[in-house]
Amino acid sequence: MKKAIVTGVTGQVGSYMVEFLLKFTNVEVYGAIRRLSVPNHQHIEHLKSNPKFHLVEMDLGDEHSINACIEEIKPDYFINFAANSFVGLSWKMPVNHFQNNTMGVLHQLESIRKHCPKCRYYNAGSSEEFGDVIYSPQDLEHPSRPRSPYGASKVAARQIVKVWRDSYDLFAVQGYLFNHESERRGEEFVTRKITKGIAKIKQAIESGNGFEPIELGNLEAQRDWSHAEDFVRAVWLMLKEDKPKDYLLASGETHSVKEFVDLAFKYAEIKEAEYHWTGSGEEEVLYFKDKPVVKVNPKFYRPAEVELLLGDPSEAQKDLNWEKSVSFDSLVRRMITNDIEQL
Ligand code: G4F
Repeated sequence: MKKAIVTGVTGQVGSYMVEFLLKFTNVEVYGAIRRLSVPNHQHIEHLKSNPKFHLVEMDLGDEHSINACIEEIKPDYFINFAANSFVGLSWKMPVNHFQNNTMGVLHQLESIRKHCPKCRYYNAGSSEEFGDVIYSPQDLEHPSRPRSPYGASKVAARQIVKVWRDSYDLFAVQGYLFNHESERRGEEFVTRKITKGIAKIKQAIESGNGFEPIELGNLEAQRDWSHAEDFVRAVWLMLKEDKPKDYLLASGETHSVKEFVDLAFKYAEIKEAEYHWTGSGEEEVLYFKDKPVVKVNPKFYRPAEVELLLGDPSEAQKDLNWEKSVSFDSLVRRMITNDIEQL
């Protein structure tokens, strides 16, 4: 049986990747996890009894642990979803982002080159690499203009993937992943922060209790949001291509943070709902009757913002025969419904 190492399996997209591989392929999956004092296995708990799934320990910041896993398992596929993925934090911990997101990739590729050069390697790239975009929709030709240490770390990783592919004839690719969300999204990202916050507000309103408004940063930022589960099939298809080639995965639609808020309130179906926005910029507030439910707090602004992302997925659609299955509308509905149910 072929073997795949998948990193980042305790996170959102890594856990969907493992589910996909166990369900649709005959590959033995080694989920690489980083030891934490409090284990965060909630997204993979249901997979642990599967005989084709094993957990191994690997830390992107520890070259020895990367090399030891690859040398022992000698995987046929290596899918790297582990990363420091929160853009907002990357200004506060820039070195850490380069160590994990860039040097971690270099160590993985070096180890693969030495121990299993036929292994097919995928690294998760990002639309943050496009940064302050110069045209829309962004495609594979769009230049790299990152705006954050996170974006720069992914651009640097992309160059490493290319150099190792060209120099050592490795099958190594880095897809461009636009924003991908789900019911498993971390609560520091704007979509989940909104849906979780609205679920709590709904509960408070309907039980007659008080509540604090949700505080957000840039409401005008526009993102190309998809459901994370939609991307994992495309990642697998990239690894099954005849030749290594990078692809861009996106929904092909862009929406503002404010639109996301409006839609999430709509699907929250709060009784006697009656909303109105007032003010603009830092003064912008969304009211439910006379109570603020969303307000702007500049502390969530970024030192340099990516204002607009919109991807052109046509090459992935054509070559990989891939299509998204979850619309923006359903994505928002699923996330808010899940958060209401969880409460
Ligand atoms: O949800 P976000 O933090 O995601 P961001 O920065 O777009 O990055 C995500 O997508 C990338 C792909 O494009 C990935 F590579 C990356 O790993 C991650 O998954 O922020 C989205 C937008 C930003 O413009 C941000 O400024 O929402 C804006 N925003 C407004 N208020 C906020 C908030 N973001 C966060 N996290 N929290 C806020 O309160």
